[in-house]
Amino acid sequence: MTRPDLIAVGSYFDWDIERMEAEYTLHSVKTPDEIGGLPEGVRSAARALAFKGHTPVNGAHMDFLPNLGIIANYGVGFDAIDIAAATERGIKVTNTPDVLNDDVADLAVAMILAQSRRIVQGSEWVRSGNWAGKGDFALNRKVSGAKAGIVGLGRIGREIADRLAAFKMEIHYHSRGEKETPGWTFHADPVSLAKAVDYLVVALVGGKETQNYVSAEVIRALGPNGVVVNISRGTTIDEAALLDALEKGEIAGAGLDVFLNEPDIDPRFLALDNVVLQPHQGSGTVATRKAMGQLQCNNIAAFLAGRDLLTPVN
Ligand code: 8YV
Repeated sequence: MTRPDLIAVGSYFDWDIERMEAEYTLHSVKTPDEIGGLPEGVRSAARALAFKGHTPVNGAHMDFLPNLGIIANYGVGFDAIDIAAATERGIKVTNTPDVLNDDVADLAVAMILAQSRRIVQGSEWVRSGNWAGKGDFALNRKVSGAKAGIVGLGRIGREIADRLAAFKMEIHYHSRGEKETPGWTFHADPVSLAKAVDYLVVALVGGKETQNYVSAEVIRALGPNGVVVNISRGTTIDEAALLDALEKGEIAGAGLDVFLNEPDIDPRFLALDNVVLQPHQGSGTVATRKAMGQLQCNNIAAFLAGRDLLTPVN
């Protein structure tokens, strides 16, 4: 029996390639723009596409694949894929939720701790010989017992809030509606949330609806003791306003795993000492990336076998 064709867009790990090659005739390209360059026979035979990355996938890319039925995204966030264009063409889109919640939440907490306890600078103090040469490291900021505000109390936001509650923090949140969260305080608007807290953790979905959701006004409301943490998408924060506020000391600092124009981020970030910068690695552990690849493949297998999709988004 001939194996189904699968188009894989993006850079995959060897274990993903092996898994895909075991089941499918694999056609790999690095970016969506290369789809049109695949042989016509491959493009018309392919019913499934595995997508990994953040480069936009639009209707024109989909039109190169007349029999495409599924785009299986590697990642929980599917803002790179034009969902309306997929739906119009009868193409199902899936993502990889839940398997990465713990890792992303862990990194949010790590950035709060690293920013406030100056972990990176402390390490440098030891390595540079300053500890022995100059003496004790400067005192820094207590985390436990502070007030945390989560913007977007979805699956990842809740994991972050649960972890911060274990740090004896008072938990506040803003989301589309109030949730069943005894002991946590709901804020109907993000400015009110920012005013009430020390740490503002952004856990929104990406995409047009949340662009600049954390606006200049929200950032200002956080005030000079406030720290912004973002593990969602660079687009969810007004990045220019954030940089201005950080440079002027209008807020205390930030912990950022996501940016506009990754990986060529705004160089103004690099000059700031009050910011912890991470290379979009929230889900970047071996265990979680393997689970994401597996879920992506399970969705493809379900589609091709005519079964219900595990994690559909449209
Ligand atoms: C990426 C992510 O998918 O899940 C998401 O939404 O942003 C990440 O886990 C990962 O960087 C691979 O592109």
